Amino acid sequence: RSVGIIGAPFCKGQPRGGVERGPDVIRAAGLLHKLQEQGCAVKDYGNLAFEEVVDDEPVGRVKHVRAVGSANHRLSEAVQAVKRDGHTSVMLGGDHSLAIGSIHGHSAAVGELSIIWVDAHADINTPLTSPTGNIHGQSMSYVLRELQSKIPALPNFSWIRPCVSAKDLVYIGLRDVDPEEHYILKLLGVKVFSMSEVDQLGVARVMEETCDYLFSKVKKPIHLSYDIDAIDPSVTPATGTPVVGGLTYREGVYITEQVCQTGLLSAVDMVEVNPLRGQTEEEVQSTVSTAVDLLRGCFGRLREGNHPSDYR
Ligand code: DIR
Ligand code: MN
Ligand code: MN
Ligand code: MN
Repeated sequence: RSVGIIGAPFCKGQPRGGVERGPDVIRAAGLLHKLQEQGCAVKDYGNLAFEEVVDDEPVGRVKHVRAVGSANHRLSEAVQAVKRDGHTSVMLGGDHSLAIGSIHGHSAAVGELSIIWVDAHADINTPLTSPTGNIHGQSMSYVLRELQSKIPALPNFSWIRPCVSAKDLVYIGLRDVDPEEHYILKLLGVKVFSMSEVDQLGVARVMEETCDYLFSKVKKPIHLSYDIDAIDPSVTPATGTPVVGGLTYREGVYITEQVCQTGLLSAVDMVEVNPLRGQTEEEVQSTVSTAVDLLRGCFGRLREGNHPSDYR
């Protein structure tokens, strides 16, 4: 397996500083070396440099529109380059607004995708339904074909082409969904495994049903968008919007092992790690090392152990 890492030190999709340090703290925890140790060829494309946007006044209620639009355009081009070089793309965020450019670039390079969105939140508000104006809570709305008539024109967003169909999207881990988001999910018939379904079915059935659902017809490349706040805050507290009652470390890792096993993983986002949100060094450490372990699971690490002949 070959992995191409893109750092996206960007925080303007939400109001809390510190999440732009995600790429560097995840690298500092030894991500590259650990992936190499498990048999991956790793190329680090470094951190993207995003342009300063002055006079980025809110558009309606939506905050930092121009900065988010411009950063995601740059990220989209970077993900396209990584895919053209033949790697599985790993985007280290940064906040979850970056999924817009990551998914767009991935789809521009490889075509139709399956999206597995692991998060406490659905991030499917439109610019008009958003209660906060934060774009990290709206990312999916910009890339879903079914919502295009609901998306107003926004500055620096004109490059975006909707590229995902609602039937190709599965959510896992939801437990903090706004009323308007819930309406959208029901209206579009999106497949959702909230924490209730994780409790009811267990994570193993959830992953079986996720794969059955996504791969019943054609097998499309998988885009795994992993918000670290999907995991319980007792394990990953250093994040901007922690929500109690999340996935255990084991459930979180199991999801990555099963996605890896499909052989279809083509791009991963690891977002919302914010070292400034940890109360102690231990809290930051636990959050960052969990992010690294989730990425290791994506690229073949098995908890039973590995030896070189099963490195894939
Ligand atoms: C809320 C919170 N639904 C919003 N969203 C997120 O701002 O739209 N928090 N993503 O992480
Ligand atoms: Mn999110
Ligand atoms: Mn979230
Ligand atoms: Mn372009």
